[in-house]
Amino acid sequence: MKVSWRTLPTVLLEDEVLDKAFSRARKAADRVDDSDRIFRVRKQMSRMVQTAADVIATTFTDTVNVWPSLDQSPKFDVAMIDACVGCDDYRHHLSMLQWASKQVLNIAGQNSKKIIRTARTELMHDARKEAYGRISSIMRRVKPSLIWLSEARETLKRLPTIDQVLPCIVVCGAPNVGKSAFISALSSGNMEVNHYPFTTKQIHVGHFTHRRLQYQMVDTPGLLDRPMTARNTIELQAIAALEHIGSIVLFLMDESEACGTSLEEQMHLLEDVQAMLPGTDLMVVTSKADLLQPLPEMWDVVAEAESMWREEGSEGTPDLPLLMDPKGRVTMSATEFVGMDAMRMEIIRRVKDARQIDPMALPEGWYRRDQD
Ligand SMILES: Nc1nc2c(ncn2[C@@H]2O[C@H](COP(=O)(O)OP(=O)(O)O)[C@@H](O)[C@H]2O)c(=O)[nH]1
Ligand SMILES: [Mg+2]
Repeated sequence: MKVSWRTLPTVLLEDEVLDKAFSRARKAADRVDDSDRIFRVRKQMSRMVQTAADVIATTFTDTVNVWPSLDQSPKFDVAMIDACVGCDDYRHHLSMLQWASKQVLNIAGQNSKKIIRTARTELMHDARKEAYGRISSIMRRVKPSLIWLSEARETLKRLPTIDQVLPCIVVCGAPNVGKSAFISALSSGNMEVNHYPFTTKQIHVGHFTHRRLQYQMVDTPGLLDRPMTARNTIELQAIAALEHIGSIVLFLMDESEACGTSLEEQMHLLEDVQAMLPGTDLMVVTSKADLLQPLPEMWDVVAEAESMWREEGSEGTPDLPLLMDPKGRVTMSATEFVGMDAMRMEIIRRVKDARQIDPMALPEGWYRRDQD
């Protein structure tokens, strides 16, 4: 089952769970109809106890079941959970709910017996009250876990949702080099806006489709945009997580320095990123080609080839000439949309190469001809 953090239901807090349980219990008691007073009270009291416990146990086991199990989660998710909320805490608080659900059912079992075994109605009432007291004290013990889970849910639901099976292009570079503009220009639909908990900046996730395969692009603001020495362990973990999802990493360089970071600093950042993600194919791209002076030699040729291909319906895998800057680096302009289609083709080609190195990265059910 694929879980999206966004769709995790709200976690009810201690008071809300108790209110729900006790009000259902009251209604269950109200429905009891027996002309014999002793029978009636006995049924009422045992239904109250049983219903209250069932409601709580079900609420808790539902939560435990719907939250992803770490053992079965993809590495990227586990690394993100660890970076954002901590895997140990995650396990601990979910197991507290499991424990509480068992305890509450035990209490209901024990006190129901007391209710059934006596013929005195005041003892039945006492056993019911005692059960409620014990249940409430269990609830006090899970209170911190409920609060923790509720907060963790808020954090996790703002994370980008990335499909592990689909290729993912991680876009990095200094602030304002044009990462978001790039993703937006290549996206066929609207970009999703997400957040990492350790940055106030928005993360963008975009998609495009080529030959029925969907490609994801993800932004890295606040992550791969400043010197690594300035980072805490949480950020480092999140960066490491990117390695699990990145089929290819694009590093954008703004030669115009319009972004506000000098080229020298951008070079240092590039070295840092290379060191952080040693296992991934890194492609350095010059952004904002329209600001280069003079414009790249091939500007008109590339612009024309791309617009012709689009006019013909953007079909197939054309051999579009890449736009190059004077340093021999691939370049593009997201605002003028020149060099973008050529760039997209280059990305597709590189992703294909990267995916073939690792057969495990192919979606389930796919096979490779060269292994027959
Ligand atoms: N001239 C020009 N400006 C661009 C281009 N791409 C982005 N920008 C501008 O650069 C600024 C920062 O872009 P943004 O995508 O937010 O950068 P990010 O911080 O890396 O995501 C914005 O003002 C953009 O309009 C481009 O290709 N050409
Ligand atoms: Mg941005």
